Amino acid sequence: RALEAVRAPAADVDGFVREFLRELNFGQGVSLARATVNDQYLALARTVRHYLMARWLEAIAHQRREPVKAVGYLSAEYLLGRQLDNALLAADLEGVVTDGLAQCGLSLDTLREQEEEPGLGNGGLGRLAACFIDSLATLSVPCIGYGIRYEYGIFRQTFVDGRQVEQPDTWLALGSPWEFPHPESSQPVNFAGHTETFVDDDGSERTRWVPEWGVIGVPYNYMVPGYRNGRVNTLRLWSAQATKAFDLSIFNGGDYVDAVRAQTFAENISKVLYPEDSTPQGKELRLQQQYFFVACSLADFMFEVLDKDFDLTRLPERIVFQLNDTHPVIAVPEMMRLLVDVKKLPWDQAWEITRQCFNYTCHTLLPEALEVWPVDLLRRLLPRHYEIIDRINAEFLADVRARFPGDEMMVRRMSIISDYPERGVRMAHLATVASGRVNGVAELHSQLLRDKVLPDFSRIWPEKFTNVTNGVTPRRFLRHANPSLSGLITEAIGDGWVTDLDKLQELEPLAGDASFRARFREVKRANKSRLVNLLRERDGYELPVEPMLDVMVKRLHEYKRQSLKLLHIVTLYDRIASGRVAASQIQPRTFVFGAKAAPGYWMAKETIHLINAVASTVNSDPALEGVLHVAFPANYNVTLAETLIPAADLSEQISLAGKEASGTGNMKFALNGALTIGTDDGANVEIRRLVGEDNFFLFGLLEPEVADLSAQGYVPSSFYESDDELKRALDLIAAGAFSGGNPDTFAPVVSNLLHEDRFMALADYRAYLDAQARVDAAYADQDAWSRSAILNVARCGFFSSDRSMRDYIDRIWHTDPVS
Ligand code: 26W
Repeated sequence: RALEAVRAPAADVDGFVREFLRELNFGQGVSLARATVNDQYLALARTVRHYLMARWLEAIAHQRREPVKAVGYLSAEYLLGRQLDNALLAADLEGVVTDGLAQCGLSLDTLREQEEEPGLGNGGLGRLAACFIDSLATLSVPCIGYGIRYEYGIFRQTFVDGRQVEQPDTWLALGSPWEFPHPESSQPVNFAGHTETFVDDDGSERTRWVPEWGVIGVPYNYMVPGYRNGRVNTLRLWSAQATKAFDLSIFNGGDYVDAVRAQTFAENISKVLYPEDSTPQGKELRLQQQYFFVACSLADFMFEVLDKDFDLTRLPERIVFQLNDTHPVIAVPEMMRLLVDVKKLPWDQAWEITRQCFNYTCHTLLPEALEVWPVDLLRRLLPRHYEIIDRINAEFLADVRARFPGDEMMVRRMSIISDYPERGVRMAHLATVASGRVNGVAELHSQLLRDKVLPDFSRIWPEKFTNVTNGVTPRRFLRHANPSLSGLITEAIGDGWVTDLDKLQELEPLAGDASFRARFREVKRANKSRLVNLLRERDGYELPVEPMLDVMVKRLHEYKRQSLKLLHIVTLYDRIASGRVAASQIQPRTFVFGAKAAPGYWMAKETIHLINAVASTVNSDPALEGVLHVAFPANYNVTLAETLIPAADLSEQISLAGKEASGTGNMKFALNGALTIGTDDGANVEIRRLVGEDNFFLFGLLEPEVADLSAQGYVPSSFYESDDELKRALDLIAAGAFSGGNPDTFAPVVSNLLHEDRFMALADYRAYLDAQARVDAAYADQDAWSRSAILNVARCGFFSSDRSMRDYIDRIWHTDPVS
């Protein structure tokens, strides 16, 4: 026991300094005098880790010792954001570290800037996974997050002449102090080859997979600290390595160079995050990634975390796997393979266990975002899994036929394997058939999931479908990102809100208190000034602090309608430029965009170019100085969000109704006291209901109206013809007003809006401009605006990811916290 005891360094300034210098000298191998900022940062990160280590080791030991049920969160993406401040916050070390570093002549502000954020996700889905594991640790619920350690995360976005140019994200280049590699716990993963039947010792006929090649998955562990509760969970990310056997066969053939090449080939699997976040490209490497991490994760939990001889019929008592969208769904046939082929359980019993172990969350409504793997590809890469899927499907369809005799159309619609346009495996169908529960991520989304995406399934299994509205972690997105507002809140109601966000309700009476409102405005102003400074240093923008700050940050996608936002800005510009409105009559605004486009999404990239073009025209017009400004800082990421969101007055959530599954940025803004201008979409619906319709600017078509308009045949040009300002705005872009007079530059964007406009931006234009006029009028009364903003904060406690996690626990997982 004594030998085992890990003791944390003393949590006082002396204890910290001693440990920090030890890390600098013995860990980094430098003296304080010679240390670079990177040395200092790495030593600091390792020092902070030491304070969390004892709890972590205890949590891991407990997992193996006690028969408690854990959550296995399976996600191809974790958009973690920087780790240092999160760890300092969880361990309550910020004061000690600030003082200790000062004694060494160093500043925490400088060192935290040295950290490259792990951007191992694209957007909402990956960030949600990061919020969820934070909340589970804070709720003391055992959870292992499983995913992929991409060597390159989401690309670094740069602009060249206003166009997006992608650079590799080399987040590991300067060292990665937050990870712990465990090569001794590696897992082999096989691919391709064929299957064969054979007669087993007991005389039964069985199938075995004879794979053609394989790789090794090396786990890297990351701490997931709960907020000041002594709990530290684990995030386990897998990195692909070549197998020795693989190289040896080639080495034996004498071709050294080929052997080394083979190594690179294997290691490609975890090389790079796919940057598409809605249209799957059916790429073989993507399927390899999915199977790779899922195979490693299941084997890790079933044979390493649990004993090798654990009675697997009791597996559902120890684990519940959550499928974060369809990306990890190949886990279903993999578990069947492990149970049937490896552990020799009868098929029916294995299926019973599997069905109890999985649940599926869908994160989209766009049909093109639903993954369908071509049968040829899946069969070549994972022949045994294809056979298993085929049998699952056959048994499922037999059930359907028994319940709905003669309805072959229904059978076709529901089949896991589709025939058209090519033979493909519909991963959402497989997930639904195999899961105990299927959930959407906001009320409206869950309803549309039932009625439109999986209608047949919700008819035969209504009890399978449920909703869990998304949430965001208040630790990172309020307590850490907005220290000024956090301080004000804590002064008013104490600090219990950090782990019990419903407590924010206690702020409600203060919305009526003029002095509190004034302090709230001071906080907002200080946050704006912090942002203005950051954008000056980071991107060279010169922005005024006074104007309303109007922010639209999210992936660039047509359904999210950045182009609608642009039409608003162009209209304001045109009103002044044409002399219809005097600049002095306009409510001054600074517009901020942040958005990455998938590198292959051409229209999205053209839209980025247009945003930059409008920004440079507006920003260089002296008549607009102090009135309209547009900033588009490159490479929007979690770190930038942490400064941007607390500064915002207005949050733009303007997707076409029925397209945004939930949104989580919308929650972060409201929680930080921005008012929302938004459509009746995703979680906007719930935000509006909770904050009150007077404190939310609603506009636009409702989802059923969108469906009607589509059915009638939507003609965007009719809106162009009948709205003079809309016509002028589009004509201005088409005439080259933002492209040095060149009408060709943005012709495709204009033509797309005029003739396609899949997401009905033109139909919602007038309603949007009217709503913006209401925003201007409301903002003119600063006192009333701050009242609304405070009410937004006070009423957004529901959107804590702690609440989301409690909902998953109550409705889906049925796990208990540990003491
Ligand atoms: C390339 C295939 C693909 C398809 C879908 C990649 C990634 C996706 C994701 C499901 C897209 C995504 O991030 N969805 C977002 O999930 C958030 C968390 O639930 C929601 O808040 C967003 O509304 C939803 O767009």
